[in-house]
Amino acid sequence: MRASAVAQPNIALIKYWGKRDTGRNLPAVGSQSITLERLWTTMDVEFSAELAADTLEVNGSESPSMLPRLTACLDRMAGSDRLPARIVSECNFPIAAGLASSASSFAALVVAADAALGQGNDTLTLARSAGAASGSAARSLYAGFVELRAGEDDIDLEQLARPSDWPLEVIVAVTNAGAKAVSSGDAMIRSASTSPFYARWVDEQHEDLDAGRAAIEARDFARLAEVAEHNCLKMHSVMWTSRPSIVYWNQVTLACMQSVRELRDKGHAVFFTIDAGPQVKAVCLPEDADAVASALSAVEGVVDVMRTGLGDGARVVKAT
Ligand code: 2P0
Repeated sequence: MRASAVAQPNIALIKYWGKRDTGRNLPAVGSQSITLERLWTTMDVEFSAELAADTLEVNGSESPSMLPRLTACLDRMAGSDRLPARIVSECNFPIAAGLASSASSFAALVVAADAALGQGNDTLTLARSAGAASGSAARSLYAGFVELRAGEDDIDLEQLARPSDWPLEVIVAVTNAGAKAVSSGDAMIRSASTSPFYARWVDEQHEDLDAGRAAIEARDFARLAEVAEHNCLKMHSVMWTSRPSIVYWNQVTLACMQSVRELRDKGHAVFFTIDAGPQVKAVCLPEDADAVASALSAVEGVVDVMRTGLGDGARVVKAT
């Protein structure tokens, strides 16, 4: 009744923003992502009759605020009459700061719970369980380049390419490691009901997904760069035009974007993407990674720079 799993966060190149069904947490649009290698979250889950209720410890501290979403996820997998669970998590990067900690957390949680319960679910079933808790988490069940399709009744997922097929690198420039003021889920709901650009965003997403898929299949970096930056800025335009507006960037975010564009003007293969937070993720070819990392480290106000390749999907590390 106990197992541990590890999962890595993923970064969307074609973004998920908006929900078709908030009750079931179904996304309004499909998305494409890359799973990262060096950032990780572990989840150890033990179901025990000796506990009165679920407990959660994150990086050595009790963390009651996150617990209700984890409890709901375990209830969906095992029923609300299940045994209580002791959940112990470790994460090697900032939490709730736009670095996809919820993606790696829920991906690791469903894999650990599945193993602890002996359910033996397949990867798609586990991805759907993770996605019901946090839309982006479904993608972290898979390695490398991943597409999530937003169906009427449920999501579908497919690996588009393995990490070794196209070993891109990602340089993450952390501009503020604090937790975000508005959660992604609340922000998406606000965007859907108030941004005049939201309907157009949803209508056009299939064009960006087609372009992203074609670029990944052809390993065409320039084409991927163009559509990924466009899709990122379109998503942030929807956020900015929500009421009240949602602006996750700070001035260092803008300075990092400028730095990436200057690198590209000098001939480096690199593009930026930004999620629900102020951090800038620069995606590049391996031969450009040193130049990108040193340019972003030199941007005034950058507090940390992390560098990673592409990595595996969520997996069990220990079952007892
Ligand atoms: C993404 N984000 O595709 C987009 C881009 C943030 C910006 O998915 O409400 O934590 O839990 O389903 O997955 C972050 O939102 O949202 C996210 P919920 P989630 O990566």
